[in-house]
This record gives sequence, C-alpha cells and structure tokens, in this order.
Amino acid sequence: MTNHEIAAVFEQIADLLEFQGANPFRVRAYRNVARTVHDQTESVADIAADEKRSLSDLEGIGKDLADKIRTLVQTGSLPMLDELRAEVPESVLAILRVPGLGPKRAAQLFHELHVATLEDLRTACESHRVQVLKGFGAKTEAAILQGLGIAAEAEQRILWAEAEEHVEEILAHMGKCRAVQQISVAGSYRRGKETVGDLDFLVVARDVETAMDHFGIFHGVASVLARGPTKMSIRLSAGVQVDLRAVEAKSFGAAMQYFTGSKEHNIILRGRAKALGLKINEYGVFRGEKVIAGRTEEEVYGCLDLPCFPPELREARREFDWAEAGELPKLLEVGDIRGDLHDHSTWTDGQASIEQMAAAAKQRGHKYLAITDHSKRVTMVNGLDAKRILEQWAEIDRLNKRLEGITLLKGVEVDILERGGLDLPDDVLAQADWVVASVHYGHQQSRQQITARVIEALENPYVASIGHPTGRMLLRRKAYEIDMDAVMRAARQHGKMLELNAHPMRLDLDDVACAAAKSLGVPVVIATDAHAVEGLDAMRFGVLQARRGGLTKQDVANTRTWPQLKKMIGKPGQKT
Ligand code: DGT
Ligand code: CA
Ligand code: CA
Ligand code: ZN
Repeated sequence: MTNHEIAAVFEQIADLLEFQGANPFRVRAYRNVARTVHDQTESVADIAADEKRSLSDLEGIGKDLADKIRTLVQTGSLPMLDELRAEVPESVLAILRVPGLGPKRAAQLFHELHVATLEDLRTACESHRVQVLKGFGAKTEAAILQGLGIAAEAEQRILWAEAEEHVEEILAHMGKCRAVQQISVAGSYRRGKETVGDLDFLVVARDVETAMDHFGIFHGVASVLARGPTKMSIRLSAGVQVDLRAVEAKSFGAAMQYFTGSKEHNIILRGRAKALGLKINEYGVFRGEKVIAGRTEEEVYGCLDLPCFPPELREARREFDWAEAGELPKLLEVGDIRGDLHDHSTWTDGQASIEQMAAAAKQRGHKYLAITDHSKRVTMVNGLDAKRILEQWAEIDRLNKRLEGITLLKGVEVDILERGGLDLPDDVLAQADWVVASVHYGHQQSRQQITARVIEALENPYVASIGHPTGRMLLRRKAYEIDMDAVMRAARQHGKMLELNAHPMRLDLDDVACAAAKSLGVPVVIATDAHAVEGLDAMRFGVLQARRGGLTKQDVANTRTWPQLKKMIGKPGQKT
C-alpha cells in the first residue's frame, strides 16, 4: 500500500466522522494521520512491517492510530472504515468531495433537505432550496453548482501523473508475458493531457489469448469488464478503466495513430485522406482495396503528406496549419530546462532544507534554483516577514559561497493581497534575485477585482513572474475568475513572465494559455513549486503541458542561463 493510499483511507474516515457530527478533536486526529502519512518520504507500509521500528514515532500518531495503520497495511482494510461506510449511504461520499461543500455542510443538506446523491444536490441547487438554508446563501449555492461539475469529472478522470504510475506498472507487467511482441499506450495519456479518462493500450501478440490472460492477472485489477477476441477492458482497484486492443503488426502504426486521437484530429485527417482519394482507419491507409501504409505512424502520416505530429499537438488546433506552412514547432524537451524558479524550503512549508534542495536540484541537472518561500500573509505555514526573509537571503549568500555547480537565487513567493498590493515592501523585494507573485486568498472575488490585483502585481518593478496564474486545482477546484488576456497583455507591456506551475495537480497555465502566451511573446517559466526534493521531479509534467501548448525552447524562460534570465527581467538599476 502506498502512503498515498493509506492517507486516503484516513482522510475518508475523517470525512465520514465529520459527516456524522463526531467530536472535532477526533476528526482532526484522523486528518493529522492522513497528512503525516502523506508527507512521509519513506514507505509507511515498510515501517509498519519492520519489527524494529514503531509507527508511533511518527508525529501525531499514538498507539491506537499506529495499530490502525498496521491493520490497514496488513489486511488491506480497516473494520472502522467498513462500519462507517455501512452507516453512511455510498452516494454521500461523492457529495463530500464536491468543492465548496465538505462534510459539515453535506450533513446539513442531508438532514435538512434529504440530499443523498449528486443528483439530489443538483436538483436542490437548481430549485434554490439550498440558498435559504442557514449558513448557505446564493453565492454558496452557485459555488456548489460549479463544484458539482468538477465532482462529476473527478469521478471519471485521473491526473496524468497518477495515470503514469499505472501505465508504468502495466507496461512492466505486460513486458513479462512472452506472447507480447509489442505494446504501447495511446489515447489522451499519450497526448499528455493533464487528466485522463481511461487508458488505451495496443498490443501485438504471438498469441492474443495468452496476452489477455496475462493482462487479467495484473495485480491492480479489480474486475474484468469485458473480453472479446481483440479487445479487453479491465477496471483497476484505483478506479480507472484500462482497455487493451490486440492488433496485427502490419497495422500497429495505423492503430496507434487512430487510438491516440484526438477524435477531432482524426476527423480532419480522414477528410484529408478523402481529398487525396484515400481512406484511413485503424487498420491502415487504403487506395481502393490496397493497403499503402499501416506498420508505423510515420508512414501513415507520410502518405498523407504530413509529418508525424508529436502526440501532444494532436488536438485539431494549429497543427495542420503549421504542417502546411512547414512551421511545425520543435517542441521543448526536459533536457532544455536549466533551472527551477519556484521552490519552498523548511523556512516555510517545505520539507527539505535549502541546502538539501540545492543538492537535489543539482543532481537533476539544474544550474540554478530559486528558493521562493511564502510571505507572511500565508500565516498557516509561517510565511516570512521582512526580517526573516532578509535572514534567509543572508543564509543563501553564505551557501552560494560554498556550493559548486549550482547557484541559489534569493527569491520569494510574495502574496498578492486581497485588497491589492504585495505582502512585502519594495525595498525588500528589490534585494531579491527572483520574485514570484501569487494569489492565495480571495479566490471568490470578482473577475474584475482579481484581474486588477494581478495586473497591479505585474506593474511592480521587482516582480518577475506570476505564480500559478489561475489558481486551479485539477479535479478539485476551479480556476478563479480572471481575464487572462488582459493579464498577458499587461505582462507583455511590463516585460514580465507567467509561470506554468508544473505541479501535477495544478499545471497552471494550461495548454491553451501557454499557446496564447507564446503568440503574444510573453515568456513562460516552468517551475515545480517543489515542497520537498521529490517535488523537483514534477518538471516533466510542466514540460509536457508546455509541449501541448506548442512551446519551444525559445518560448520558455528557464531554458536560459541565469545571467541571460537576469537580463530578461531587467530590474530597475540593473538595465543593460
Ligand atoms: P479520455 O480517455 O477521455 O481521456 O480521452 P481519449 O482521447 O483517450 O479518448 P478515448 O479513450 O475515448 O479514445 C481513444 C482514442 O480513440 C481517441 O482519442 C480517438 C480514438 N477514437 C475513439 N472513438 C472514436 C471515434 O468515434 N471516432 C474517431 N475518429 N476516433 C475515435
Ligand atoms: Ca482514453
Ligand atoms: Ca478508451
Ligand atoms: Zn503558491
């Protein structure tokens, strides 16, 4: 069991207890366990299995909770959770996850309006019975309606990063089957879409039945949904559906092309084939009855006079125009990135010291790393005031004298205050190498208000970029209202950059916004927002998203060296 899975169980217990109106301290104890487990860098299951170690050494975990964790990892279930789930209708669980709701309000809706399903909830909101409840109101009702859309999506999609874990395990598993000659993953996963509905594998096998049998015994399988002569579908215990299609080697390329999609891209492609007097499907490209391509994607696209588009671009946006004009961009690659520009340390909510972060960044091939801890407005994480940030920067100066092969940048993630303005004075910001300005509060404000706050931040001479510019949390929280076009124009006017936050749950800017930044000439900064050394590995998710936006090395600021980047941000008094 992964830490993530264990944490999810305790989080659910906390939710159910809260739904039932349990003592808040008890609820908090379970939430703390979830957080502690989630934040462990070591496998908690391993600690539980080690007789010489004790789980109760972990922060906030007493003997009773330690026993529960052990039961859970040993048996895969927990009697307490089973009991709670028996007491609360299954459909209520989905309601608890609606953004803007939470267990307490869900309980109120359940008791006062008998809302027990997402359907009930929608009806209640639409007939405006929710806004009259005590503590709700019209704004909350509208937020719940919006949240319902996200909740429905969260039931059906997973983050790309989670999909990647499943894909790798499945490929490793299928690789052990001797009947399998070739296996690849297609679909939205291959296109690098930030969330994925289901996984689509294509296999060439000496013996399809054996390959399917092997697929059926993958350790993550919860059930086999369907099995036919060429297609099999399973559901993983993690909830995701996985399709496996058996194809012949001579159509593998055509099948990869077809099942990679997108559907919209394929529709255009079919039109082009038709215009050339050809036919294209998942088996190949045909002139009359004759197959003229199918084995590889290159040859499939080639016989339609097209380049083999990088999968990330196959969204029926600009790719066909680019190909026509011979201007298909040479997309950014992970190896082009030279540094990370949004990272936290133990000075606020990070788990690693500045020095550990520097070593880890260097190990990942970075030449510079900006430490951008939170400013004081973020009280929850002990955000830094002027005094402490100056101390931190002095520490960074000292570290830089010692460190080799990597430069630490004195940075800060300064809050864009609710009333406007920044959380630290200019004379402090002026001493930083790299200032990221972010919105963390006031997400409910109007579009006009939030846009004005962000544009004001862009006008500040010391701000280099805007962190996670829309505030979205994939499958959890919608972006706040913001006029991105106005923000981008302001960024261009003031020579500023916009961040593509690479955290797999954010990926903010999204692909379309990246493309817009590119066309306006606003440089994009891909940064991980790492809160631990492992967080630095998220860079590849950001790169994937940037590729979907058609970004090249040129379009992304942190492909530059630090001296080049420093010139680009041109702080007052430093202009060259
Ligand atoms: P997802 O799973 O919702 O994240 O998105 P996809 O793109 O993986 O969609 P999926 O799994 O339904 O189908 C995989 C690919 O198969 C899709 O991208 C294109 C192709 N495909 C599926 N159905 C159709 C169809 O009706 N027409 C065409 N042209 N292509 C299709
Ligand atoms: Ca799919
Ligand atoms: Ca599918
Ligand atoms: Zn932030």
